[in-house]
Amino acid sequence: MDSRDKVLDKYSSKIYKNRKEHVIEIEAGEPQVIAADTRAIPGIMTNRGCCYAGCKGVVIGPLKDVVNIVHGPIGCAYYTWGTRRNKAKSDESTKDFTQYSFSTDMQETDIVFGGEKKLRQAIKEAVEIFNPECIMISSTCPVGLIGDDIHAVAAEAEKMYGIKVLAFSCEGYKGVSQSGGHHIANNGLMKYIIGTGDAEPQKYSINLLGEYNIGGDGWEVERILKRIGYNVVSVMTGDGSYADLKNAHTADLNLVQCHRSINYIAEMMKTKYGMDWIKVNFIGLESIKSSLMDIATYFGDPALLARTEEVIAEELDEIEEGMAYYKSKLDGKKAAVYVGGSRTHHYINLLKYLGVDVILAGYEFGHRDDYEGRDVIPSIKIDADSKNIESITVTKDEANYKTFHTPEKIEELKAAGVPIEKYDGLWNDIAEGAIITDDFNHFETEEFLKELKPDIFFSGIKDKFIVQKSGVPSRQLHSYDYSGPYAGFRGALNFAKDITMATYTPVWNMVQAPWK
Ligand code: ICS
Repeated sequence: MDSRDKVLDKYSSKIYKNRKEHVIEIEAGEPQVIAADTRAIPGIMTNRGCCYAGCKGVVIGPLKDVVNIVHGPIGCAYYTWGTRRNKAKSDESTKDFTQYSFSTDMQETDIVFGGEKKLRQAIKEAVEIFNPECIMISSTCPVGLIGDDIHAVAAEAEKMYGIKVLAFSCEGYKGVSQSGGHHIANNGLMKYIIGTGDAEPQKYSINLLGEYNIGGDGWEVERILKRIGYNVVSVMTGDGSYADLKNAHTADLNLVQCHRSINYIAEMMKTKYGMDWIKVNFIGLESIKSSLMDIATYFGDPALLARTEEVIAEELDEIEEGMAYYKSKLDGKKAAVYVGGSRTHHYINLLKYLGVDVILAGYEFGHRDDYEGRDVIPSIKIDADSKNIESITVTKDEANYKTFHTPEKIEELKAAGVPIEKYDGLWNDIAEGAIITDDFNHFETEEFLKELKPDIFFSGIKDKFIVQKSGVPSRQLHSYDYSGPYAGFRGALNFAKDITMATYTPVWNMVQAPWK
């Protein structure tokens, strides 16, 4: 029996029937289908988060000049306070509220008698103390259950204080994972913020979508883009701001780092403003190089292409020696990579470059397109859970609609390999023989660990310590533990150094795995 069958064999027949569609071994030949974005099985310890985590924690939380009020019991606000390490700093024109945790701190009496009064009071206090230009309210589970009308409260506050106030009905139980929350957040930003600014368009302007500045990743990417000569209008949403987001429609091109969390905005901006989007990956040297070349090819200016090549050469020169050293230390090692809905894919090429094979991988909440590529989107079944998340339709904004290239030129660029509206998913880079588990859980983590014995395990806080107690080093690929950036050229060097240190620490030889 192979490892996949051995692990699945331990389930009862009912659970087996469900999980066998989510756990597959990569084989050569026909593209493989995986079940994804479906409900986790009750009673199984899934690694997933909730809808509120995806909306507040992931997408709107990083907007630094926004006061994000969590309407709910204090635990929800506390848990999304600082743990994701989405860094931000204020500059002369933009305030930074990300160090604060704002919550209505609902009590049992509020659940019984309603919490709208408390929410109004929280908004009043926030305006008086912090004077923000924008407030966003996020619902947690009990708010949806008791029916507080946060949208009415938001509309009333907007009038009363003359600032932007947005409400998000992102109750934790909505959808099947945090992915639903991404979608809800995307809808709100698109409907009420993007396109409301009046900045003048500038040359070679881009938005960076799906980059959340974890451990300073976004700063590193921005540094490189600015060196080449791009004007970064907005970053969605790491170290991003309401102020910048308003003018996102003035850019020429959207760069999509995390496809899962923000492809909705990229698509809607294409329809509404005519803006093309391309898939990029700023993790791993080969990926960065091809992404930078794709962007320059899109703009098509020979000077920009030459400058891109020059910057790539200089940046590589700076890290080459270090990378070669770490590669010599890591060559031949095996890794497991379990992250949310993007990073599992994003790190494969960087690991490959360092000689590390990914033998076990998965997403918590990726959809089939994040595994199999966007071509499968038309064949994805819409079920009751996905219908529960609103999908909005946008129309052409006649005043702000502009296209950078003619349709013929776009076809030409696509044929030349520029990934315009294209994402091939994890399948494009994962090696044959790797085991993939969608919506991975505690039981499978432990079982596959025993079966496949990777040298390093990339995951998150929920399983880090189980893994380490079994004698396998673990690095968090969500928060980067206390390190980073890992994006960009310099980030690659940080990553290589961290995993070399992790794997060579002598302590792993002294740990006795509980099952031994
Ligand atoms: Fe995208 Mo943790 Fe991103 Fe991805 Fe998303 Fe989350 Fe984090 Fe993870 C995220 S937005 S918080 S790249 S920054 S919800 S690491 S899908 S699970 S892999």
